[in-house]
Amino acid sequence: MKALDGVRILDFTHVQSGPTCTQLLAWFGADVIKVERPGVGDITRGQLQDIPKVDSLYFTMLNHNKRSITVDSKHPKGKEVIEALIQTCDVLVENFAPGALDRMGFTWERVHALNPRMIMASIKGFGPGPYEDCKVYENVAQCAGGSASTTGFDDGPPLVTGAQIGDSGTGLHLALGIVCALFQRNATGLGQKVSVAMQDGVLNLCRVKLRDQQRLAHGPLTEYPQYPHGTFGDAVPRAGNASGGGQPGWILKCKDWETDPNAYIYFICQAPVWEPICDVIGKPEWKTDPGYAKPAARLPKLKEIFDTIEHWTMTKDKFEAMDILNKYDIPCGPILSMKEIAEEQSLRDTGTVVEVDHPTRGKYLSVGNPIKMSASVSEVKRSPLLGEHTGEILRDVLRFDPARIAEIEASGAIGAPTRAAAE
Ligand code: CAO
Repeated sequence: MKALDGVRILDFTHVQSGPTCTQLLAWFGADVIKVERPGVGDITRGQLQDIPKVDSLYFTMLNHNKRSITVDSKHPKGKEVIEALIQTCDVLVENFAPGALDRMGFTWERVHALNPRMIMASIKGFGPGPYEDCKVYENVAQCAGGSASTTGFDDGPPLVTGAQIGDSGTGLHLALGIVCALFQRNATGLGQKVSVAMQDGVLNLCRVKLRDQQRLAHGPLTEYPQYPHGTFGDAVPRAGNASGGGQPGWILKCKDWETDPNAYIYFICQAPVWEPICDVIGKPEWKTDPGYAKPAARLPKLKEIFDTIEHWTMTKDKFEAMDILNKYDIPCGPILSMKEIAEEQSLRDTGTVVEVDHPTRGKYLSVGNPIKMSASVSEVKRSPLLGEHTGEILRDVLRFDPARIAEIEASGAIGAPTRAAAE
């Protein structure tokens, strides 16, 4: 049994943010029916293709465990199919540009009238306000949500991060909203609208920076690399690799850093393990020196302290350094490349990295469900081919009889009309 067995999702999502959400729900057992435009499908099927005419990894890695039906939702017969799906499904999830679903005729009022129990979940770039009509992609959200202005080094431009906090982060937020709405529906019997704006999702993940914005009014941010020699303006500056929390940290070079771009370790000078740190790096005198012994005394000297620690880390490779530091409970982490992550056996063992077989692509690696549940174990099943399940959904989910299916097929609403019907 799976946690969301019995929940049926009408998945109108595309690209990354929405598909992340519905993939998660599918991993928890929901029956996710992905609606795609006949002959076209989710645009990512054809984007960043590594093998010609084969669904891209972009698509396959975001659409596991789903079924695909092709329907032209602007065609009158296609609308009939969508309406029937709305009446059978529990949740409609979409991340179209603002207004697109309304233009198809599926406003919240219409959806609610067709199925009062339906939860209608949407991702947009922005909430109500000056930018509400804008189309938005990942990096736009990172910029508008406060991430880019606070990422990077003080003397460089704003930076986006490789973690897809705008798309996948917002999909995660939406999934939680949907599950909460399903829970509330148990009590009320009614669906509701669930909306997440990507700007809001990113800001939620950047809340420590809004914390720092307010701290700035009371003096310099002493854990930031700008302290004590640099200057602070009126907005939170970029903090390089400084830790976002109360324990100073930095990324330090390890052995072979000259040739290996990932020969680095994240090192945290956690106060309770200051003494072992001093011993490990060969500075036992810092344990009692009043200039170093207490966290407050160390703050103005963090650069010098991390430079000294780096002299030690540069003599070890990142895994050797990890082994030594972990013996003393000194918090640290190797900078792992995607190659190392792909090869890491422990991630395979937990199902976080999985090998999936696909009929046209063959075997590929994907990221499995990072949320582990003891009584709802996720299996990763390959993504559907375009329209692979159109027939079975019309027949088994909507229970349309053969004559009705033939009529819809002939109309062209679910794909190219069959030759016989067209003639
Ligand atoms: N049948 C018929 N028409 C369909 C259809 C179907 N099955 N599926 C989609 N369409 C139509 C839509 O109705 C829309 O038509 P109109 O503009 O005429 O109403 C059209 O396809 C394109 O939809 P779109 O505007 O959403 O797509 P886009 O590629 O131009 O924009 C994106 C993409 C992501 C910028 C936009 O959807 C968006 O801003 N979404 C919200 C924010 C979001 O999720 N962004 C993250 C994307 S992941 O990086």
